[in-house]
Amino acid sequence: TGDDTPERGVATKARPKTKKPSMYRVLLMNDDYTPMEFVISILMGIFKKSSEEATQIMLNVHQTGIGTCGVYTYEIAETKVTQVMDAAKRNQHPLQCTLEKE
Ligand code: TYC
Repeated sequence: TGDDTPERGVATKARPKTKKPSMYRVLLMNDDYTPMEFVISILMGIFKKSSEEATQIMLNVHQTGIGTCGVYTYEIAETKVTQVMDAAKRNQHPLQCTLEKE
């Protein structure tokens, strides 16, 4: 209030207006040509999966046609998609990767 008198009587609680960020799934698509080992190396190198986890995710994509490699905030998900697409292109594999809002 400008003077140094303590406020009395009215207790209010601050209500944070922060929102949780939207989360995005990074999806890997199956194809007939990308080597299984390359997909595993992508999952380990870019998505930080263990070799066991990477193998499971790769086999799931191989068998079902599509699978989730991870869920991230937008900027991180977008960066990982770009990293996968760049690595696939560099190695001349047709591997496709996209992002989907949760
Ligand atoms: N289907 C590929 C093969 O048999 C392996 C593969 C798995 C490719 C997952 C892409 O996202 C993928 N060599």
